[in-house]
Amino acid sequence: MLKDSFKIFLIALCYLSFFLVPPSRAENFILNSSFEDTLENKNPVASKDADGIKYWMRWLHQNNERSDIAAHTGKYSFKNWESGGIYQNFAAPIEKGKTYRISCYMYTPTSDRLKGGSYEIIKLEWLDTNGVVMGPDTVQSPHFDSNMPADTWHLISVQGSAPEKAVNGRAVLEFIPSQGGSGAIFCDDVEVEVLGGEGGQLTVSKEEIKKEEVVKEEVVNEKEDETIDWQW
Ligand SMILES: [Ca+2]
Repeated sequence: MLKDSFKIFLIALCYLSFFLVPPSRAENFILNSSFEDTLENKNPVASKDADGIKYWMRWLHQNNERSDIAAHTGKYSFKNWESGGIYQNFAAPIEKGKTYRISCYMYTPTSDRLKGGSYEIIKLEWLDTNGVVMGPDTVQSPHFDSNMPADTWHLISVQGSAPEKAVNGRAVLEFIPSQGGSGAIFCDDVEVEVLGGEGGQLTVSKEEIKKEEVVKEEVVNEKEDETIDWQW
């Protein structure tokens, strides 16, 4: 009897440990993802970028900047309030047909709230061997617009498959203005993850785990082709 109880205890322990093991973090292919680092030798004259945000390229500098007014993590974020944006190429490994996801936290404060039809998007672009953007393969995230509640960081993301001949991906944060629009958007913690295939991840909520416990036997066959990394 005691032996049986011990067995049950061990099984329960194994079962619990399965759910308690911390999930492994997927590798982020974006450098300086939190906008905390600047170039050691800023050269505003040559680069025309007084902010010198390390590993990133800005365009229309007069409409955006590295800012310490708001941050999701650390002290700084990327602030934009008019046309322009920032981008970083990522090298990968880029494999045709694999899915890549870019995510970023976005925020607008009550004190400088986004108004009108302006919005921010993340674009996933692909570059060929000549460094040229393969336009038709670009995918865009949903808009971060004035309907988003203020003073809260919202996670926005976009994902797409690498097309044939792509050698680099590019994560782009772009502010799209509208006439009469106003306010600022802050972006922080940009991440690029590889989904699917080896080392891929599927995010599964606790509710889904409960569901799976109930229909465990039915799910077994469907799960043969999936790689699931529990995460919450
Ligand atoms: Ca930051």
